[in-house]
Amino acid sequence: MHRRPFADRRSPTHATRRARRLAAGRTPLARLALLGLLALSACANFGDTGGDTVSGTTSDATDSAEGPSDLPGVTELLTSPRGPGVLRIVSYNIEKNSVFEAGSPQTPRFLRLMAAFNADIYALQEVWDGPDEVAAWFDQHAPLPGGATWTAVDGGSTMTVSKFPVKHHRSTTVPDSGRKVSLSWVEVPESLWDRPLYLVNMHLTCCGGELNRQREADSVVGWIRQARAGTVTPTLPADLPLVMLGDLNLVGGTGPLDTLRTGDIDDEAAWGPDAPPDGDGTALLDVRPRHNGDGERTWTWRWDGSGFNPGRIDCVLASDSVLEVVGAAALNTTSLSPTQLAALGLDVLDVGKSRVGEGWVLDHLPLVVDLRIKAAR
Ligand SMILES: [Ca+2]
Ligand SMILES: [Ca+2]
Repeated sequence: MHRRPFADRRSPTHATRRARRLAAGRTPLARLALLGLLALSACANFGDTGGDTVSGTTSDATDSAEGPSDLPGVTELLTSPRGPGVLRIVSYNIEKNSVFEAGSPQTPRFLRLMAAFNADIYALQEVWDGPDEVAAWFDQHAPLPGGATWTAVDGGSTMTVSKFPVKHHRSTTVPDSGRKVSLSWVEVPESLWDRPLYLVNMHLTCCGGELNRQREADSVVGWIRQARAGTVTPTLPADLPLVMLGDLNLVGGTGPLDTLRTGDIDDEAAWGPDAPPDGDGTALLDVRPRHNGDGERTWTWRWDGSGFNPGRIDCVLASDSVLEVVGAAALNTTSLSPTQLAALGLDVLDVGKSRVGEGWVLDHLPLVVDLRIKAAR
């Protein structure tokens, strides 16, 4: 979700080292802001207290019966040793480039989230900084062992940051929908998977732009259809894992999500025939991460007073012909117990967003998903 028009975004900012010290709470002003957040936490109530969504403008209808339901809670998921062959992806709309901005109270929160997730790939949205800057930021704050470096690739406000090299990347579909998207071929090491991953990181148009969102979803399905068929580069073999994720901004209906999952293109005159995106000619699995892995709720965005109800507007879709979901969660620190928070090294408001002078909101929750290649049958 982003409530300002695209053209109204601020220019990319360039956080300095001093700004990062500020953000880490090492100045009186920063400490004061953190104290204010702690006071807020006493009255904040963004846990599992209400229904998933209420009627109106939300994406309630996206809550189909799909998605694995017997996954571990997020504390177990993130504190247990990861099994062999498990690749971890996080999708997170960080809200207005907050993490990377000078003096942002979001920076220490994001660093704690990163430490808890220890993901292989971070698919971020609402990032204004460039890929070189973001990769350098990750190298500074979360250095990889053995002198390895993070790879960052962008598309509009999406930024995919990977421990593994990206062999092919582009930020437009063919034809171009007018909205950038990160289309990345990730070289997963053989020690983890026996094949690469194709990752589609999306931030569909916000708010009243339902027609735009549908066009953008149509264009992604059209791109995957061509890539599966080998008429564009790269060709995606049928057994190549595909994951589509991101902030779909589903406040006007579930059409774009349905299109991405099933391959049912709405405007076939413009984007070509329907084509299920999974390599076996079927739909993708809608993972539907639950709150903290084993909770009842699935909403991913909440901003009380915004005019939109809470809803499941961030999604993860996976090619379940070749991929198995072994863990998935929408992390909601506000409904974790103090014991769980301590085990994860997180604070209760770490998924909240606070920008200096703009008050406190929840905004998007981060989604984490653990995937492995299905055993051959
Ligand atoms: Ca169709
Ligand atoms: Ca499938």
